[in-house]
Amino acid sequence: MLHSLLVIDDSKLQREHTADLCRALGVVIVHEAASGTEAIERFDSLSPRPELIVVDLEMPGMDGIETIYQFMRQQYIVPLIVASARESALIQAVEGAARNLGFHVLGAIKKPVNSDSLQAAFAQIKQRGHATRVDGRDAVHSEIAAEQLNRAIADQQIHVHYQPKVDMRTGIVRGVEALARWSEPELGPIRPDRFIALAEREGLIYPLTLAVMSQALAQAAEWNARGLRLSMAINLSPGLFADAALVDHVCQMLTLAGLQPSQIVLEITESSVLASLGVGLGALARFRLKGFGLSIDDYGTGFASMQRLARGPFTEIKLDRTFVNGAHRNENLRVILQSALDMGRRLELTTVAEGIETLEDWRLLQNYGCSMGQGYFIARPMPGNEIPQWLKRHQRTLRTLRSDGNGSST
Ligand code: G
Ligand code: G
Ligand code: MN
Repeated sequence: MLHSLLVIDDSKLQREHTADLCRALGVVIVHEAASGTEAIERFDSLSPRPELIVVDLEMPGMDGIETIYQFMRQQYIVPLIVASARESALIQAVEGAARNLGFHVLGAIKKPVNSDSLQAAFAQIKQRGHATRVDGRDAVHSEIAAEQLNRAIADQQIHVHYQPKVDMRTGIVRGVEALARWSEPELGPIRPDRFIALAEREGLIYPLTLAVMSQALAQAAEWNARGLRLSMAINLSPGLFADAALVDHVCQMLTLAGLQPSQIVLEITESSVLASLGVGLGALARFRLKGFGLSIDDYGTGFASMQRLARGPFTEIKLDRTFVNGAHRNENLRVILQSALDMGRRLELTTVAEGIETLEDWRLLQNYGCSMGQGYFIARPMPGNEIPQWLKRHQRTLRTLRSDGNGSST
């Protein structure tokens, strides 16, 4: 039986109702949180650790969707039940998004929650035996100190992997995205979701980004010299824009590497675009003036309206993988994708679908006219020295990838 769970709901009445039902079903400890923020803040200290989370969707401040994202960012991967009074199509879309983020979603329950629907969801846990699996990496979560990351940057333990971005009509590679990797000698590989957030919190994001950038620029220059011209995408955190010297600094590094700004795409997450429409907008505009490409990363997760984004100096939007992955079998995702692509086209932005994992999703996005694709279906992120070999293999799959290709040989 379930030992411990957490109910997140802003309504005291609803929360206590759900908690009572859970206890009646035999759950020993029911933790309660009145908001996503509270849940995230207290999660580490909850004892015993919740084996399951019941999360409400509509909450003031951080809503249920954002709460789920935050749980992922913190690597709190716990089975979920999504509860909401909203229409079932919306609940299902959230359920799909949470699944894509790696959560085991036991059920999506329409409120008011009743005993039968809870019981049915609990039964899923027993069936799949997922009950107590809290993400294993979580154990080391608190052990990584800022000082460790600081030293890792100085000791050049941060290296970069590259993931291809390809033209969806032809399958031809246009560029790569640089993704930071940290392999800690004792702890092993640490995921960027964790150390990027740590760097952002601890004032280390500037040196970390420079470390990534100098490697990525050197790599691009090396490929250029061999006649392989690939655009290089680099992720920028919002916190970087606080430093007025950022633009000049990046330009200096570019000059040193002998590269043109037009070969570089800076990816900025949608939520940080919103936050930076104030202070960061000047920096973004300067980057654009100098000829850098500017991409809105994770589009669709930050609740930005296209109109607001259109005011920014962007050249590209990247549709978040939670909308892309599995779209061929989810009508709701397809509607979202089509409207985002449609608006992207009207704003004359390059549209990139990230997280394409299957041929079905590749074909779907291709038929929707998405300009570029990225994802495990094409290639996983890999060390720079593996890219030339991979390119050779990739050449041979172009026929299948092409929009008029049907996989058969002619
Ligand atoms: O493979 P992936 O796990 O690499 O990356 C996880 C997240 O970390 C992605 O959202 C990616 O944007 C982010 N990320 C990876 N490298 C960097 C980086 O150098 N800077 C910033 N700000 N984010 C990065
Ligand atoms: O910066 P951004 O969030 O766009 O970073 C891309 C992230 O997505 C990286 O963590 C990368 O490893 C990951 N990624 C790339 N392709 C796929 C994919 O096909 N499926 C999944 N689940 N993740 C992917
Ligand atoms: Mn990115």
